[in-house]
Amino acid sequence: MATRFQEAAQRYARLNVDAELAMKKLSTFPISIHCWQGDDVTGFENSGEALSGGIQTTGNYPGKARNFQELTADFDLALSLIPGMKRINLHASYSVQQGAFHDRDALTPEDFAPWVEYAKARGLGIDFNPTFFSHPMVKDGLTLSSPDEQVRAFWVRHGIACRRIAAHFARELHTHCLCNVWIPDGLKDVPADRLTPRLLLRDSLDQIFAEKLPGVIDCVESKVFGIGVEAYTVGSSEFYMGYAATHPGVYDLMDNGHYHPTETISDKLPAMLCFFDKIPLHVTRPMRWDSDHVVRFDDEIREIATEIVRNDAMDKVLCGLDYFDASINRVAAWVIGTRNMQKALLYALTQPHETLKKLQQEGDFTRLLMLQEECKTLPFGDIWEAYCERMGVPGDDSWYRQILDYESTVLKERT
Ligand code: RNT
Ligand code: ZN
Repeated sequence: MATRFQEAAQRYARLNVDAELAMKKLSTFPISIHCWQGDDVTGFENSGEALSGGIQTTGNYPGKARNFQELTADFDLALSLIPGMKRINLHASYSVQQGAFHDRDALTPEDFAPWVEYAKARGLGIDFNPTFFSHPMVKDGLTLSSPDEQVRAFWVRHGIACRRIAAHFARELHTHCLCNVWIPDGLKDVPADRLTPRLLLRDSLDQIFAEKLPGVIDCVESKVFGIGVEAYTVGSSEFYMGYAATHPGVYDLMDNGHYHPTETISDKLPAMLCFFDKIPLHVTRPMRWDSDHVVRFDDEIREIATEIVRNDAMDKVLCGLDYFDASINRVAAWVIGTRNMQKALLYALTQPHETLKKLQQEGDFTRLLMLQEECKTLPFGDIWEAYCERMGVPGDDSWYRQILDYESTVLKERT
């Protein structure tokens, strides 16, 4: 008797879609999982600084990780429930320091030695983010665009130190390290000068990126506004797109929570593919603002995945996640969001793109509409379940039992 997977695969084959090939392609596409969902973007510095920079976590679900041991134990459980290839995405505020304290501008690779060990033992690559927020040297909400030369120099040093750490990760782990610069700089109310801060930022970036570092892929992440910086963001989309376009080797990272609420990034990806050989992503779920809800298997995620897949861009897009929900079990949040991104990619990989593209070219828009809609109810779930099982993780909701066990034995002990 044919299995559900075999029947589903036959159904897809009638549309010239090879389900086996789709699964194979997905299994080698890495998703970079962000460490900061595990502890509400707190980090390990114990500086007493609140989360700043216009981003916010809300909720107080028990069991948040308080240190490297707890965060990595939680991460291990999440990794064991997520199929396919994974990387980890760290922030500089997650240094694990042993000796005399190194401030952000003096961080060294040794401050991340336990992370390298952790990644090596699990065959994971590391991506990296300088942390330009939650720190007393953020003055008037400004870092790399600050008119205070001491402040700006401090953050330039931080950027330089982080790129060297990224190069160290790349060397040690034999894979690239995406190093992403996001700064919170902006103003709450209408500016008197929108140009000067951007010229300062351009100069700061030039200083940070001056050193050639093999293995490091540099990128800059734009934004439209944040909490408390509603009127003006120095690192806007046009600013960074222009910067990346004129600085080979520096890429423009697209976070799908960083645009106007009705604006989507799926349409921006093929526009950028005309000009850039790499596009880094932060996949998130904005709810009315950049709320960073856990990624769902929704229309826009599928559309983003579709643009990656049908434009043959799986080796050009560097896919990372960026959300932080403190109101639910944080390990489950990792698993749900990452599996949903993978689901979206598999969904995109099992659509008959060649046929659909041809219908567009021929101008047969009625048939195109018909087929696009019919494809939505193909037996996709059977392919997804089979994929998960082959990758050694549960294909159905049974993975959640492990979260419940962990919650009652480990997380509940944390206060
Ligand atoms: C903020 C940016 C940024 C952060 C992380 C923590 O709006 O999206 O990527 O979320 O660096
Ligand atoms: Zn982001």
